[in-house]
Amino acid sequence: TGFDMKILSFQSAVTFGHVGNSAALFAVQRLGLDACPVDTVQFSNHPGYGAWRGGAHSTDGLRDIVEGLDGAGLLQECGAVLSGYLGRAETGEVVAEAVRRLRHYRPATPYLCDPVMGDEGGGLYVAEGIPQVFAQTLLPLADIATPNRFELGILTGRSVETIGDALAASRQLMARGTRAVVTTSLPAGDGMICCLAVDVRGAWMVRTPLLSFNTPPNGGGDTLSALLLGHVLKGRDLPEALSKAVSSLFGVLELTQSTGGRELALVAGQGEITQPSRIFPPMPVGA
Ligand code: PXL
Repeated sequence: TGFDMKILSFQSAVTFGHVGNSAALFAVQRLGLDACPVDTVQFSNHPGYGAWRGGAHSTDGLRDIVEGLDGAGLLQECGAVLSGYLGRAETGEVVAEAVRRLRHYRPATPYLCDPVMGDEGGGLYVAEGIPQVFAQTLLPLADIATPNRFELGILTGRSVETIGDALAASRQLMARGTRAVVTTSLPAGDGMICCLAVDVRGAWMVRTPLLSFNTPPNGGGDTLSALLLGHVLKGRDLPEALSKAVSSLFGVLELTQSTGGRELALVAGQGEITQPSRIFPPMPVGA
């Protein structure tokens, strides 16, 4: 695979279904990479079901796990960091400490930060302090950020409707240290939706048909960011990695739609992770 270290992955875990680490772990493993999950919360199921139990893990407990890995000499086997749903704002500090420790061992350690906070449909669904910890602490450390357009709007204080808005807002995040920004869920007209990737080299978009669901599955963003990091670690450049990740997620979503479940059809659709049925290519976006 070209990358033989593990991905340290700070995300939620659910007993039932596929969001957070309960989606990302399988997705990267199916690509042939391994991950070390640090679960930020343990919920019975994602809160979209209306009823759920469980809660956030304590920050001290999470810090202890990272220290445990380091003390056993295992933290150094992690060559990349992925973070998503934090559960509480102080957990952001634990993620930042882990990134700094790994960069002490290996300065170029890649970090993908998915600033999970909400979406256009459901609004903001995270605790107070979380937007600040993403904006001030985590995103400045990130090689890649993967906000949806709602999250990019919150982070930059502007409304993000068009590709042009997303380009400008991405550059605003990059001015604060983030190396590359991938924005998801941008409306692209004609029943299409697109993702926009921006780095110092340029900007590219990947467009797919917009699928409609009675109850849209959660975890699509978590799956996309995990696959994107996986492809980058396997040596693809940003536009190629995005094309592959989007194509795989589209295949899984299309199967989810045809089987009518409300959880991502990640296991039944695992073939889409390695061999997407349809490839959506990256297209350069002018200045
Ligand atoms: O998909 C993001 C996500 C991750 N983890 C948990 C969630 C959500 C979104 O609803 O509830 C626990």
